[in-house]
Amino acid sequence: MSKKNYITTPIYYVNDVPHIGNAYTTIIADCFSRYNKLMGVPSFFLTGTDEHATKIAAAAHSKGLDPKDFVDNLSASFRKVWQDLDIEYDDFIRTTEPRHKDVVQAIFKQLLDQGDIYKGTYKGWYCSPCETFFLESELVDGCCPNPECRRPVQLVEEENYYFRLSAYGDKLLAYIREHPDFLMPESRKNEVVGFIKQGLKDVSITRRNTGWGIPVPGDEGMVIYVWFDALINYISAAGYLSDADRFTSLWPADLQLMGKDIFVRFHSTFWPAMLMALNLELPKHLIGHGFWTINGEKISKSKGNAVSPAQMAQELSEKSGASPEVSRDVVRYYLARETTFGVDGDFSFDTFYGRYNSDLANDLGNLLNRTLGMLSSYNDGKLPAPCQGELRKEICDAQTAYVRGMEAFAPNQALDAVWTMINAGNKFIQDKAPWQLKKEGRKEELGSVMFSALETIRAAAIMISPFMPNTSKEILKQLGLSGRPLLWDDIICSDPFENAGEVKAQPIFPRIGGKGQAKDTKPEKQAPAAEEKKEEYISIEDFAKLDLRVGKILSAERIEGADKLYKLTVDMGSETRTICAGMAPFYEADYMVGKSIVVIANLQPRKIRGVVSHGMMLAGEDENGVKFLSPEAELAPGSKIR
Ligand code: ME8
Repeated sequence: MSKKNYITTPIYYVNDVPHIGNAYTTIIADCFSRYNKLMGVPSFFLTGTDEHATKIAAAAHSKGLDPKDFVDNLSASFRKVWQDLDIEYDDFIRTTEPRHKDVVQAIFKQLLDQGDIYKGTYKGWYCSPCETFFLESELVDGCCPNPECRRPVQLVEEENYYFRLSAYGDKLLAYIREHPDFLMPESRKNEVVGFIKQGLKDVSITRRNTGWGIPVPGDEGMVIYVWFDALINYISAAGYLSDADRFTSLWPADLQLMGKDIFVRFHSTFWPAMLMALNLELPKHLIGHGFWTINGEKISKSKGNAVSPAQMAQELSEKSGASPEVSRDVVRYYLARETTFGVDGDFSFDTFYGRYNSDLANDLGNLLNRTLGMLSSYNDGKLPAPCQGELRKEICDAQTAYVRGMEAFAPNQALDAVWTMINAGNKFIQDKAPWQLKKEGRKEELGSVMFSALETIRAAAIMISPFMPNTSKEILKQLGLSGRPLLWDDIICSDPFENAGEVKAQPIFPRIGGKGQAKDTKPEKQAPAAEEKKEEYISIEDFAKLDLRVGKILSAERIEGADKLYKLTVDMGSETRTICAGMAPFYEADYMVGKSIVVIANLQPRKIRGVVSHGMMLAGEDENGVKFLSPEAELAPGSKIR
C-alpha cells in the first residue's frame, strides 16, 4: 500500500465542548489535509478524544454521571462540532476504544520487558488540570509552572512504574540537530533543546487505579498515566500492532499539529523518546502553534469568555445575512488568515467582522459580483469564448506563492497570495473599464476582459477550497461549474468553462453595515455592474480606527536603489519614527525638512526596500502633481487629528 500523507491533531480532553482554540488546530489540520487532496496527494487525517484523564472522571462524578456515559456524550459533541465546521477527518480515535487500549497495554508490556519501563517510588507535585508531575524547583509561587495554567498543585507520593526518559536526552538532541525541520517553529525548537539540555528525568507513567483508565497489564491496582496512554493514539489509530498494511501506509506521520502548551514536554520530548524506545520512526514535522486569546484575555472556563465556532458562525450569519454554510467557512478563513501560524492570535468580534467585510464582502465578493454583473449586463449572462486570459501571470504567481506558503506550513501566506490575485482582478476590471468598451463597441476586448475576470474568480474558488469548501462550491456553482472535480493542475487550462451550465449570480457575502449593527441587517442586493457601483460609506467607528497624527519631519534622505522613496525621520511628539514616503519625484529633500505632515500612526509597520516604515504620510494628487497634507497652522508634533 502506498504511503499517505498522515496528519494529526491532539486528541482533546472531553471535559467541555470545543472552543475556538481547539477548533483552530483542527481547522488548520483540515486545511492541510484538503490541500493534499487538491494537489492529488493521498491524505489521512486523524483527530479524536482523550478520555482517561482523572479530571474527566472527577467532572463526571461531580455531575453524578458514570464516566463512560459522560465521555460518550462529550465525544459525540466534539464530532458534531467538527461536522458543523466541515472537518473531513478520516478517523476519529477515542482512547476508551478497545483498539487503542489493547495497543497501549501491549506497548507497556514490551517496554517493561525490555527495561525502558521499571518500578520505583515517586514523590512529586502533581497538577491535575495539566495531568503533569513537577519538581518543587519547577513550581512558580507554589503553583503549576505552565503559563497557561498556574493553578495549585498537590504533593503526591506513590509507588509507580517509570519510563526511562533520562536515557534519551542525547539521542533526542542528536535527532533534532540532524533534522532541522522536525520541530517548528524555530523559537519553540530552541525551547525544546533548552529543556532537554537541563537534563531529563524519568517519568512516572502509572497511577493508583480508582476505576478510570487503562489498567497496567499484570498489575491491575494501577492504571496507565493519561499522557502515556494518549500519545499512543497516533500509532494505535494507524494500525500499530493490529494492521501492518495500514501502519505502513501511514507511519511515520507527516505532520503533527498542536498548541504550544503541549509541545515541549510532551510532543517534542516524551513522545519521540517513546517512539525511539519502540524502534519506530519519528514524525516528519511537529508544529507547536500559538495560542488564541479573546479580547486580550486567556480563554478560560471560569471567566466564561470562551467563544465557540458555532457561536461565531451564527452571529455572523445573523448580522450579515450570509448563509450558515458560508458563515462556517468564514470562521475557518478568519482563523487561518488572521495570524501567522506559530504565533499567538487575539480574537474579537470586531476583527472577525472587519475581516469579513474587507476580505470577503469587499475583495472576493466584489470580484465575483461585478464579474457576474458584467456578464449579465454585457453578454446576456452567457460565458464568453475562451481566449488567452490577461491575468494568467497573476494567477500563476499566486499559485507559486500559495504552494510555497502551504509547503512552509504558513497557511496565511497562501491566503495572502490568493488575495493579491483577487485584488489584481478587481484592479484589472477598474483599469479596463468594460462599460467603456461596451459603449465603444469593442467586442473582442470586452470578451477578453470578461473571460480574464472569470478565469481569476474560478482560480480563486479552487485555491480557497481547502479553507472555505462551501464557498468554493458556491462560487463554482454560480459560474455554472457545479459538480466538477477541483483540480490544482486544471487552474489554467485552454477552456475552463467548457460545457458549463447556466451562470447564476447570487451575492454570497452581504456586507455588514457597521460595527455593532443591529441584527436585522438585510442582505445586499445583486451588485450592479462596475460603472454603476454605488458610493460605499464607512461608519464613524471605522474612521475612529485610524490614528491620524501630526508629525514634524526632522530629516529626509534618499533610499538606495529606490527612485521615488525618501526615508523620513519624523518627530511624533512622544517618539521619533522612520517613515518611507514616495515623495522624491515631487519635492527636494531639503524642502521637506521642518515641515509638519499628517501621519497614519497606527498602520502596521512595513518593510520597504529594507527600511521598516512605521506609519504613512498623507498626500493628495491632481493634474498638477502630488502635494503632501499639512495643518493649516502650527500644531504640536503628536497632535491627534479628528
Ligand atoms: O492537552 N489557542 O487536550 P486539550 C490555540 N488531551 N489552541 C488551543 C487553545 C488556545 N487558546 N486552547 C486549546 C490536551 N488549544 C491533551 C492532548 S494529545 C496526545 C493529548 C488547542 O483538550 C491546542 O491544540 O487541553 C492545544 O494543544 C490543545 O487544544 C489542548 O487540548
